[in-house]
Amino acid sequence: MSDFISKLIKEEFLRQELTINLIASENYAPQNVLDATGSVLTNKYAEGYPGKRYYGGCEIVDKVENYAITQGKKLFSCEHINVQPHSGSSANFAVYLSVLKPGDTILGMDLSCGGHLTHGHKVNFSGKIFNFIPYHVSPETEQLDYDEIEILANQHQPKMIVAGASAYSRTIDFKRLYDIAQKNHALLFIDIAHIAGLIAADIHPSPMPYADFVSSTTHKTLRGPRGGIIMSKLDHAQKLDKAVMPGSQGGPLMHVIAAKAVAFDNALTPEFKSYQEQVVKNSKTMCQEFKNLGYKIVSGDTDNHLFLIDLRNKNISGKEVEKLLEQSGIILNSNSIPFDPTPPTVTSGIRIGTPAVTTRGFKEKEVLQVVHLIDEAIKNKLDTNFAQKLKVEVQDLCKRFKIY
Ligand code: DSN
Repeated sequence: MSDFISKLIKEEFLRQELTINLIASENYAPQNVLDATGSVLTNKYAEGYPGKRYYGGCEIVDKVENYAITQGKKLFSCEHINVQPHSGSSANFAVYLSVLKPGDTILGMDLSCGGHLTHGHKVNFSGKIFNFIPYHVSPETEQLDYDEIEILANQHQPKMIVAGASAYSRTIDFKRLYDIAQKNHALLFIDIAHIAGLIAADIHPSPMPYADFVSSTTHKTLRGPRGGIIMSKLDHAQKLDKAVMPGSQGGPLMHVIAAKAVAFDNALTPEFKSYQEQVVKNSKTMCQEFKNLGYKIVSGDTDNHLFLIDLRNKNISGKEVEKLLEQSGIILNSNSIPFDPTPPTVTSGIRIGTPAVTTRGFKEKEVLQVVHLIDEAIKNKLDTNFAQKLKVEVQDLCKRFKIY
């Protein structure tokens, strides 16, 4: 390996070991996932699907992909799964491509309310190709406004309703969405990228009985390699597979597909269920302690692995808190809050997630300590030496809970 890159990988390894990661979409892949991702399977071209490839020499990668399919179906109790999408965005693109035409109407959650770029934002392919109608959270409860979704569905008669979020802390009512979709003859597409691990462990209800399509990434709560997957009803299987390859991708990343299979195996263990339970316990514990300290939580609570803090009563922006905490080694992201009066480069909020710290072994005691470190940093934002003092405490904590 080039000395330069090797040095940077070591530096990144140390950065990860010595900082507290509260980015809700990140995690630490276990060694068996890293091993599969770094394997010789990276060398193999295998365009097509098992048994129907456009290259010779695919007998072993066929077994790899078939195994990933079997384990993925077992994990999510789905009728069909495609394990080839390179990412969550590629997965979502393929879903739209499989059954929709440019210009078709889709209902999607507004990004500023917690949705995702690929759910219809105007700068994204989704918003450019399709006629997205955004739905929102209720300004009062800051929870999904299912009544609004129903009204919009009646009014616009969409071909599809897409739901799922990247910054939403409450349980999503898939049955209600299904009923709305059914009444309006719309397809239902649920993006579970954030909550896939919780669903796999039966901690969040599964959309599988209701949705036509379910997409996910594999590297967030699911703790696998970076990548995407799509589950669907059997009726849509053929169109979906065509939309992935040749519709939108070429050769699959066989090393990543192998790592997805390893991650599915990991997720089928009792330890994984306990891990997900602790993820949610840690999230609820942090959320309650922030409330005790006078912080305002968007929607008032959390049911899952993350929550958002509305910082307006603390007179500091999300971006300022992100930068302030980074100096001490606490890593999180600034995040818009619903109907945020500030631009996305500033934001009035932060997003806090517990999947990564839980993987390294933090339990209630440690996450409570983290809440107080954050609160102290915010209270002492004008003291330029404070960040360095805090950094010592952060590193002490990290050294007691090694990642690898
Ligand atoms: N970028 C991811 C997140 O942070 O939630 C969504 O894809």
